[in-house]
Amino acid sequence: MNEELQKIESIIRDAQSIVIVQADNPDGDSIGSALALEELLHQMGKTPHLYCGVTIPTYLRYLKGWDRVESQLPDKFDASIFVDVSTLTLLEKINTDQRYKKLQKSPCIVIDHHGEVEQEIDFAEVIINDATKSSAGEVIYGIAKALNWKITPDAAEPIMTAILGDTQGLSNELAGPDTYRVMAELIEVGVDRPQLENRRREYSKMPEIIYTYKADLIKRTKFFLENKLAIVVIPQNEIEDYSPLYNPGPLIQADILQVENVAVAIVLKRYDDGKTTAAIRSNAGYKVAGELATYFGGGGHPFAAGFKLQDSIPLDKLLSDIASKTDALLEVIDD
Ligand SMILES: [Mn+2]
Repeated sequence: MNEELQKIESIIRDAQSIVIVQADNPDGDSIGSALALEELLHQMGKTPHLYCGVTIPTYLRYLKGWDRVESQLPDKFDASIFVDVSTLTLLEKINTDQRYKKLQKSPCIVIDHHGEVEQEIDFAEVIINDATKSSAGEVIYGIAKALNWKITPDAAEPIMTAILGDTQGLSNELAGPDTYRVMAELIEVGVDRPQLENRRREYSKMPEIIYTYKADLIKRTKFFLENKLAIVVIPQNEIEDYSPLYNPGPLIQADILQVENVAVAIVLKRYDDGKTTAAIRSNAGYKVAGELATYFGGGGHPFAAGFKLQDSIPLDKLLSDIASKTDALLEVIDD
């Protein structure tokens, strides 16, 4: 057994109460990983707690146990496990928690798959950050096998959710041969994938008013750069009216990316106080999302990223800045 695995084993052995931490951008992988670990620790007779600084989005609530995730660190814990994150940049909320100092002094394990990051979690005793794996869920599966933890159906289902989340249903380049092998083993353990998929779809359903609103967003989509760039602007009153029912980004962005010639799709939310947030998605072959976001002070992955502007900037100016930067980045790819 390698040194990291030994450390994980001993930290868990010596702790009774363990808090599992997700970053400020929970997704299928982070919550699936957290719920799987919760079950695995439970099986060992431990007392796991789930923490995430932000509310779990509705589209993830088909997972049993999402409502056990707390937005504050528990009173008592002996160790922590961070899942699907290894940068402090995505952990702003926990900074303000009064028990964060204690957490920093307690044994800490990091389980991730993002590879090299800035601002690593410097107080962690063990960091497993395996970029050859599809998801943190797949990393956890490997650790569980290596340490002979029993993978129950209740652990297997969230691991499958984690894998399917990050691989977009095994459709992107993150899904390698090992990922398919793990999927097969999870089905052997007893996960009912069709049933899991049905539950997911049920929770992704939209009210009729959102369906109609989607038509507005489609009509308002602005195209730039011979349709290589598409932007939808959402003002504050619509954020207030519709966001609680359905997040406008996922509502429209995948469809925009299916329009001929579109390489980059952006949803801009404009607030009355001048603040702007941007969700950027780009199509396969156009890995510019991360760089574009970084240019505007944000960050993210090559195909999914975002930024936030505090200062108010006229919309026309912002749109033309985005268009010219996108043009420059796409130019480099064309060469
Ligand atoms: Mn992930």
